[in-house]
Amino acid sequence: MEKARHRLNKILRQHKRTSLSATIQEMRHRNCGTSSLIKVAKSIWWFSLALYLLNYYHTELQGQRCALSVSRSLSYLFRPPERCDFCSNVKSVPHLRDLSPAKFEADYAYSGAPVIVSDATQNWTATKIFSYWYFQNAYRKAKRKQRLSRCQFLPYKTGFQDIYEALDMPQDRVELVEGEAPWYFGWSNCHAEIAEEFRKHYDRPYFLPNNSENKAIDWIFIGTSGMGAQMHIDNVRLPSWQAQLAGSKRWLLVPPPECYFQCRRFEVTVRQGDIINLDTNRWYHQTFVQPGAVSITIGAEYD
Ligand SMILES: O=C(O)CCC(=O)C(=O)O
Repeated sequence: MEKARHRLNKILRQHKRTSLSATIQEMRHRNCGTSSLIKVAKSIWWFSLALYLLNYYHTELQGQRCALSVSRSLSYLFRPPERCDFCSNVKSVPHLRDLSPAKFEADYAYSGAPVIVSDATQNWTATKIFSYWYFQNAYRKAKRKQRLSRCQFLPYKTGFQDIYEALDMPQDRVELVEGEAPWYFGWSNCHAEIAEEFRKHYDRPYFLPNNSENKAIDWIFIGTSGMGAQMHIDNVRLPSWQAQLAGSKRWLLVPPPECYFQCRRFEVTVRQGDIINLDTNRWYHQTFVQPGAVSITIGAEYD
C-alpha cells in the first residue's frame, strides 16, 4: 500500500512538472509572440517616423535658406563632411564680364568655385525701380487680395514677424534718420502675382547654362549699412546666384572646418550691378552691407 501511494505521488509530481513546463513553454511561446508583435509594431513606428521626417525634409525644409525649424547646431552636426576639392584650387574670386554659358558651366556653375559677373544686370530695370517703397506698395496691394503665410521670412536682428510687418516701417527708420535702428531682412517671394510683377524688371542671368533651370522662388534681401546675415551655411541643395541691385555688400566666404588646411577664405565686395554665384551649401558665408545706399539683392537657385 505504502509502495503504491509512493508511486502514485511520483506520477502526480511528474505530471505536475510536465504540465507546468508545458504551461511555461506555452507562456514562453506566447510571450515570444507578444514580443515579436511589439518588435514589429516598433519597427513600423520607427519606419513611419523616418518616412514622415523624410517627407517633411523634402516638402518643407528643402529650398529653405535657413531651416529655422531644425536647430542650426543640429543641422551643422549632421552636415556630411565635404571633400575639399571644391575649394582647394580656388585662389581668388574673379570678377568676369562676357562670360559664356559654356565657360560658366565648365568652370563655375557646379564646381563650387565662386565668381562675380559684372555685366549681367545691364538691361534690368530692377536696378532703377526696386526700393523699399516699391516693395511696400506691391505687398500692400496684394495684401488686400491674398495673404500667404508660407513665404519664408528671415528677420535677422529686426524682430519683425513677417514681410508685411517689415514693409510697414515709419519713413524715418526706412531712411535711417539719426537715432533710428538699422534694419535688414530677407524673404522668399512665393507670392505668384507679386513674383510675376517683379520679374518684369529682371531676367534669368545670361550666363546660366542653357539646360539649367532657375528655381521658381526668388529671394530678396534688403537693408541698411552695418547689417547683414550672420555666418552660416545653407541646406538648400543647389548653388545660387544673387544680383546686387542697389548698394553694395561685402561677403566673407569661409570653407567648412574640415577644409581649413586645404582651402582659403575670401572677402569680396559685390557692387551694384554685380551678380555673385556661390554654392552656399558648401561655403560658410556672412554678409555686411556697406555704407551708402540701402542694399537690395535678388537671387535664386539654379540646377
Ligand atoms: O544676402 C545676404 O545677406 C544673405 C544671403 C544668404 O545668406 C544666403 O543666400 O544664404
